Amino acid sequence: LGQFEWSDPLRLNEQLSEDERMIMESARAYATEKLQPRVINAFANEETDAGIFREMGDMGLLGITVPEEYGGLGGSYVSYGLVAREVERVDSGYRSMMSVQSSLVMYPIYAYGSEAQRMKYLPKLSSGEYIGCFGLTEPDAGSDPAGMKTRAVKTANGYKLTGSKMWISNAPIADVFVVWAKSEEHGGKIRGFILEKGMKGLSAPKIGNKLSLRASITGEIVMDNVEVGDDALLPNVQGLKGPFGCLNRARYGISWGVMGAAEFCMHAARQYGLDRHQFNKPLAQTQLFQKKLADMMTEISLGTQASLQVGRLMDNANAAPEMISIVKRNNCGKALEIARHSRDMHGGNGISGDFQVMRHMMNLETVNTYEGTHDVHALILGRAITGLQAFY
Ligand code: TGC
Ligand code: FAD
Repeated sequence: LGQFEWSDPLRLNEQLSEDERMIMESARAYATEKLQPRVINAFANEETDAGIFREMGDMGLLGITVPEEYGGLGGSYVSYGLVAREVERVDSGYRSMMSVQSSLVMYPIYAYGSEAQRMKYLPKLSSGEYIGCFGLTEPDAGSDPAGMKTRAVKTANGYKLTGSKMWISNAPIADVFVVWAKSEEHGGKIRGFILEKGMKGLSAPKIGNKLSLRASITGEIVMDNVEVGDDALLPNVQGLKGPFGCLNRARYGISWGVMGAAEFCMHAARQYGLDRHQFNKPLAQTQLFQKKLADMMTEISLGTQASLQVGRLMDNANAAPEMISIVKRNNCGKALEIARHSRDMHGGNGISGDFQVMRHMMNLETVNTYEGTHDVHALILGRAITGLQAFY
C-alpha cells in the first residue's frame, strides 16, 4: 500500500509532466518571494502595483497558452491552471490581474484578431509592457450580457463607440481595452474592438471602496463617441460566443486559482490548530477541528482533480463549456466555504489582516460572483441537464 501525504492526498503532483511541474515550481517561487511580501499592505491600502505585470511577463507567466511566435509560452492549459493556483495561493487579486491579461485580452486577440493585431499587441502584452482589460459587464447588464447597451456605429473609415462598462479589472491602468459592443453595421450583433489608452472620449475611472480584491484595481470604462479605425475591429468572431470563448479559459483558470487560496486557508488553519492550545490541548486535537480539516482536504483534492481532468480535455480541444461551469462553480463555492471556516478556526486572530485568511475570504466573495455567479453556473448546468433554460 502507498503512503498518504495530507498536503497532496490524491497525488496530483505525480500526474503532472516534468514541464508542468517546472512551471508550477517557478510560479510558486515567484509568488512566495515576490508577491507574498507585499500583499498585506497592498490589500490594506488598496494599492495595485502595476510593476507586477512586468515581473510576470519576465517570468513567462502571461499568455502561457499563446504560441511562442507571439511572445507566449506555447504551454498547456494544465500549466496555465497550475500557475493560477500558485498566484492565487497568495491573493485572488494577483491571479485576477494575470488571468484577465492572459485569457481575456491576449486570448481574444490571438483567437479572433488579424495578423497585424496579433503582432502589434501580443508581444507587449506578454512581456507586461502593455496592461490589458476586458469590458463586457455594464451597469445594467451583468449576468445577462446580451442586454448590453454599448453601441458601435460605422463611420467612413472605422467605428464610433458609445456606452459604459462596469466592474472592469485593470481598467484604470490599462493600455489596451478589449471591449464588446453591439455593432449596427453587423445587424446589432456583438463584436469585439481593441481600444487604446488616450483615445479621445475614452476614460476609465477607478471604483473605490472595494472590500474584496483590493490589491487588484477595478474601474469603469466610459466611451463617449470614441472613434477607432476599421483595424480596431476583431475580425474573426461575432455574437456572444466571442466573449464566452474567452470566459471559458478564464473560468477554467479560476477553478484552479481558488483551490490555491483554499489550500492556503486550510494549511493556515491546520498550523494554527497545532500551535494553539485551549482546554490544555491543541485545538487540532478536537473532533470538530479535525472534521473541518478533513472536509477541507477532501474538497481541495476533489476540486483540483476535477480541474486537472478539465485541463487535460482542454489541451485535447475536447472540453465542453458545461464542464468548465462544474469546476468554476464547485471550486469557487468550496473555496469560499473553506476560507470562512478557516477564519472561524483562527478565532479572534482570524479577523486580523496579519493572519491573511479573512483577506482570502473577502476576495473569494468576488471570485464566486465574477465570470458567472455561482447560481448562473447552476442554471447553465440545469439547462444542460433538463434541456430547459430557466434564465428568462
Ligand atoms: P446563450 O443563448 O446561452 O448563448 C448565446 C451564444 O453564445 C454561445 N455560448 C458560448 N460559446 C462558447 N462558450 C460558452 N461558454 C458559451 N455560452 C454560450 C452560444 O452557443 C450562443 O451562440 P450562437 O452562435 O448560437 O449565438 O446566451 P444567453 O444570453 O442565454 O446567456 C445566458 C448565460 C447566463 C449563460 C450567459 O449570459 C452567462 O454566462 N452569463 C454570465 C456573465 C459572465 O460570466 N460575465 C463575466 C464578465 S467578465 C468577468 O467577470 C471578468 S472578471 C476577471 C478577473 O478579474 O479575473
Ligand atoms: P447580477 O447579474 O445583477 O446578479 C445579482 C444576483 O442575481 C446574483 O446573485 C445572481 O446570481 C442573481 N441572478 C442573476 N440572474 C439570475 C437568474 N436568471 N436567475 C436567478 N438568479 C439570478 N466584468 C467584466 O466584463 N470584466 C472584468 O474585468 C470584470 N472584473 C470584475 C472585477 C470585480 C472585482 C467584480 C466584483 C466584478 C467584475 N466583473 C467584470 C463583473 C462580473 O462579471 C459581474 O459582477 C457578474 O457577472 C455578475 O453581474 P452583476 O454584478 O451585474 O450581478
